[in-house]
Amino acid sequence: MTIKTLTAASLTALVLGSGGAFADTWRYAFEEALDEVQGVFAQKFKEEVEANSDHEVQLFPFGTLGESDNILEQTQSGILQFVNQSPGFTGSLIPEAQVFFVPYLLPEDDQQLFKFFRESETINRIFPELYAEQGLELLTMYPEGEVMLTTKQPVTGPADLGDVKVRVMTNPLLVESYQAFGATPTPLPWGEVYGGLQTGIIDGQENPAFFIESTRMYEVTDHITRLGHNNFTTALMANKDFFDGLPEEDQKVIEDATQAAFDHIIEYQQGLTETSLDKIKSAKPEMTVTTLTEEQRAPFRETADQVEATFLEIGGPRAQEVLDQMKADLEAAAN
Ligand code: 6CS
Repeated sequence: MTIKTLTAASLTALVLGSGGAFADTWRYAFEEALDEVQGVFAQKFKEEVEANSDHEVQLFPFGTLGESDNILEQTQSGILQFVNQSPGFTGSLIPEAQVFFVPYLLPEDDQQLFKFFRESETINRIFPELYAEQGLELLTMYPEGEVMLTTKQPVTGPADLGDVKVRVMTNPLLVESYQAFGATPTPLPWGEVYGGLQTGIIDGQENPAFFIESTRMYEVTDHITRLGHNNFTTALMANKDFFDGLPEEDQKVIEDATQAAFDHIIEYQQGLTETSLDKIKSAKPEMTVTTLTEEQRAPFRETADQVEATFLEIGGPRAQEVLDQMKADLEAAAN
């Protein structure tokens, strides 16, 4: 075989082997470490893409490319192809995404919650349109676990939050929600939280148990309070021009990999909250974990209407539609 025919043969193989597209490296950034929930999701996505195409997925965990806002911007500009960013940070860009911070809106029951994420019209139809306006292809949204409050002083009701500076993600409705809870919300990017708790710039923060454990939030706070007010939602997106420019078979590889990663992460989270709380208790036995009673939760729950009303004011032009559809989706998931 001559060099000429070899080249032609290998080119043909390359073209046929990759279904008409060249093998590419796709860059994917997320807001957590490789062994945290977003990292486990990302690894499954990478494994599926690489098993079903000639493409490679290069993963960039938290800290390698900047804060959450930076990786989103890098994806919008096409430097990255994929980004996992939570609505906690997307709220100022896509005001409707703040709906995830109306307290006590998402169900506490895991089966209902998972059904909602799988079947929700809001997530599968409305949000993709809203993300598309920002140059983003919304691939999926998924839950990361019950959000818990960690503080330096015990909390059993709004009165205990008087002058407590609670760090929240940079989301205006989340700020509003903690104000309604009686606290002093302090929006900060993630990278400033541990140091902020050490130096006393903030007195508390909220996150799922796995994250409180893996990021050692228990070292700089003493009490965990389960208000039952929310579950942490996050989202995987692609740069829209990149996604739209792909051949159909590559788009399908991405959609299938997203579905496989979604199923995997739901499975992975079975029992994760309790295991994480156990690890925290072993690492720091004096850490308290308090699940508020329904009676103790009542004053927090009562803020929901007020926060919902604020969402309708600041949640963008489609706020009402999003809230109505979300409630219909949640009702469907409950049956
Ligand atoms: O609180 C935060 O900012 C972070 N929490 C989680 C669970 N994931 C990433 C995010 O940056």
